[in-house]
Amino acid sequence: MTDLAFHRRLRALTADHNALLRRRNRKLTPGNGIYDRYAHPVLTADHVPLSWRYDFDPKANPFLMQRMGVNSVFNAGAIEFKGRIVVMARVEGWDRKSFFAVAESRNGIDGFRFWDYPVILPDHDEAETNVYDMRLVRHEDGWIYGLFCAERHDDSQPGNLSAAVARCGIARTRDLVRWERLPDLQTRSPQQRNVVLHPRFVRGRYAFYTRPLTHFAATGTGEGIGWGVCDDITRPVLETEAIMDRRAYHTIKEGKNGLGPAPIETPEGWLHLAHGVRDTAAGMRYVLYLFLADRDDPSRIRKIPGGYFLAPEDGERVGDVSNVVFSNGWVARSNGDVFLYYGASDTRLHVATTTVAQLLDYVCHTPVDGRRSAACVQQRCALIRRNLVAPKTRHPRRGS
Ligand code: BGC
Ligand code: BMA
Repeated sequence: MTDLAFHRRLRALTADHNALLRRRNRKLTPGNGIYDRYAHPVLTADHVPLSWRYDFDPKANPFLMQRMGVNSVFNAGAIEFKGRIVVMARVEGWDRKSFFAVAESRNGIDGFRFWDYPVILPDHDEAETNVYDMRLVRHEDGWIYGLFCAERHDDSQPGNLSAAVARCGIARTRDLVRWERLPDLQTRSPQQRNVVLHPRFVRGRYAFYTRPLTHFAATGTGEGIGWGVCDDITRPVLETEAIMDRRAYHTIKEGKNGLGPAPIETPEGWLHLAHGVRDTAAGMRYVLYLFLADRDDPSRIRKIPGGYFLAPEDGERVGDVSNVVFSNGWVARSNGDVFLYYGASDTRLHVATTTVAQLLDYVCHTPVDGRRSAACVQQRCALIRRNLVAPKTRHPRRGS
C-alpha cells in the first residue's frame, strides 16, 4: 500500500470509529415498567480504541492490518467515580484471553470512552491464564475492590485440556489505575466464580457472597449462592459458606446461579441482582433475577419474585455464547436512578435504566414462583379476574 493509501485508510477507519463513539443512544419505549432497554449496546469490540488494535506505523504495518483484534467487550463491573459512570469491561482479544479496561461516560447510556490503557493487574502467579467478570465494590473501609474470576488449567487432569480451576482473585485500588493484588479467596470449595464483596462490614467483618461448585462449569454441581465472613481481607479465608439462595427444580436457576454485582443498599434492605442458568437442548440459558435481603442480616433473603427479571431479547440472543445475559455491574445514583449493565451472549455490553423505587416495587409486589403449572395458572387467573371484574373503578378515567 502506498503511503497515501495508508493514510486514506487510516482516516476512513478513524472517521467510522468517531461516528460510533458519538452515536447517541435511544430509550426503547414503552418498556415493561420495570426498566428500559436501549437501542444500541453501550460497548462493543468496535468501541475499543484503534490504537489498541492497529499499528499506525506505515513501515511496520504497510497494509494497516488489524493485527491485534478484539473479539468482544462484555460483562462489566460498574461504579460511580468522580461524578462519572465508569465500567470495568471484560475485553477479550482474538486470542481468547480477557483483560479489564475502564470506560467512562457522563450519562451512563452513551458516550463511553476507554481510558488510554487497559488495567494492569499485578501478575502474581504464572499459572493464572485468564481473568474475567470483575465486580467493583466501594467498601466502607475506603478501598475500591475488584473481585474477579481467575482461571487456570487443572493440572491434576493433564490429558484434559478443558479441565480448569476457577478462583476468586482480589485486588484493590483508590484510582482504578494502580492496583494492589491480595491473595485469592480461599474457601472449602474447589471452584469459585461470581464472588462478590458486601460493601459494608457485618459485625466488624468482611462478608462475601460466593458460589461454590465442585466442577469447573458444569450445571448441577453446586448448591447456590453462599455467604461467608472473614476478619482480615488481606488473608481472605472463609471457613464456612452458608447457602442463602438455592437452585431449584424447574425454575430459571435449576442448573446454577450466581450473584451479579454488589447489592444496592435501600431502606427496605439489600437489593440484589443475580443470574440463573438452566440447561436446554441448545446449551445453557442465562437470565437475570432480583431479590431483596434483610438490612441487618444480609445473608437472609426477604423477598424473591418468581421467574426472571431480564432475559435475552432480539439481537441480544446471538453471540459467541448465545442465549446469555450476564450482569456484574450496576450503579445507583443518589437520586435513585439505576444503571444496570449487562453483557449479551458474551459479545457486547448493554445498559438498562430504572430506579430504586421501581426495583423495590418489583421485588416486593411480584408473586413468588408458584413452582407448579397448576399454581402458576391460578396466579395468572387471579390477575385476570381482578382486571376483568372491575375495570371501570380500577382504571383512572381520561382527564381525571
Ligand atoms: C469462560 C467464561 C465462562 C466459563 C464457564 C470460561 O473459560 O471464559 O466466560 O463463564 O468458562 O463456562
Ligand atoms: C460464565 C460467566 C460469564 C459468561 C457466562 C456465559 O460462567 O462467568 O463470564 O457470561 O459463563 O458464557
